[in-house]
Amino acid sequence: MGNSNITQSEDNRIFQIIDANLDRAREGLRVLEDWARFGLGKKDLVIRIKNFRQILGKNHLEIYKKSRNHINDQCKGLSHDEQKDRKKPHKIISSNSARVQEALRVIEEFSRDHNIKLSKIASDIRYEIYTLEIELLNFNNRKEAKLIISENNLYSITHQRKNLLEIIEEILLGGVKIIQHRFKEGSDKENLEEAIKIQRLCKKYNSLFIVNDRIDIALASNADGVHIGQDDIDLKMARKLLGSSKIIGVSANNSTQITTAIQNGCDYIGIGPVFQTPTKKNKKPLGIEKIKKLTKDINIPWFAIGGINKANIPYLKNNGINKVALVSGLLNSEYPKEEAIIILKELSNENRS
Ligand code: TZP
Ligand code: MG
Repeated sequence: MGNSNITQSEDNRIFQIIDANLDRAREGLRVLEDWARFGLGKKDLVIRIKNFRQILGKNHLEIYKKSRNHINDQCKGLSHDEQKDRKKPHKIISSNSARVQEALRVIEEFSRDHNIKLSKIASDIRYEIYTLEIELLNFNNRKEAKLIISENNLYSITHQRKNLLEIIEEILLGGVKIIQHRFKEGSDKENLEEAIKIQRLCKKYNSLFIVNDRIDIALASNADGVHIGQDDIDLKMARKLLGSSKIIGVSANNSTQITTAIQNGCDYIGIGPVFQTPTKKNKKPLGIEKIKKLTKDINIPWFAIGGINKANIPYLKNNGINKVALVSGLLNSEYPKEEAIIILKELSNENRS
């Protein structure tokens, strides 16, 4: 306790504020810690948060605890409408991070005069919580995106064409949850504008938006991830540039490429062409037997690609291939929404014979 010049009754009011805010900060930290532990399985984050809780616990002095209820709290139980809206993990993380930051700020201010050590601790932890919040939210985005990739069997790839946004909206209305867009023409400025529009559309339908090749456009349009081929920026560099919040998919067509992609932490793989396809005329099809052999030990989601349409999906399914990526099969369909519904049904277990 420092060289305080405040009277005992003022002390009690201040100690009560510190007591309440130490509790508040530790409660908020516990929420973040449990999400890091059970929601994300991130041991390093759990250790960091636990450490903050313990430091605050050690500095929760008897004198603060004893001041509890010194003044009858007339504001107990007051809530705000915002609280009712706090259902999804990212909202819970944001609001609890804010709760911890606010509580620490109060402690920092009110302890400065009599307990400079605590004031400094509160200030240091508050700054760390700003970074921690971003880290927790980033892991959350990628985790949710990975879940969408693993739970959905139809992946739609689009490229520039007339009425693109209308077609993408039809595909989304049909229930497709993963869209990848490829830019082969146009200026960067035009392509970014288009990417932003597609990103918004995908967001409206709770679907993933993945950008082909272009890490800069993916970041600038706030896409959920990037898809890279063997001739693009390599996976390790892509991860460095994108950070941990985005998913990265890789096209890999032989066992070395597949093993390397998995070892380097890609989130899903595209393998093909399965069949001959006018979309990639120069690529020799791998064929179904080769694909079965290549994929038998893959332990992350993978999508077969190339020449796939509603007619050959039952054949793929009979061969154990359940996840597919289509370009022309959806994009060039006369009725993309209806086509998506039919294909999703074909891919679902409802159609298992
Ligand atoms: N990679 C391997 S085949 C292919 C890509 C991007 C094109 C697939 O297009 P389509 O129209 O679905 O056959
Ligand atoms: Mg590429």
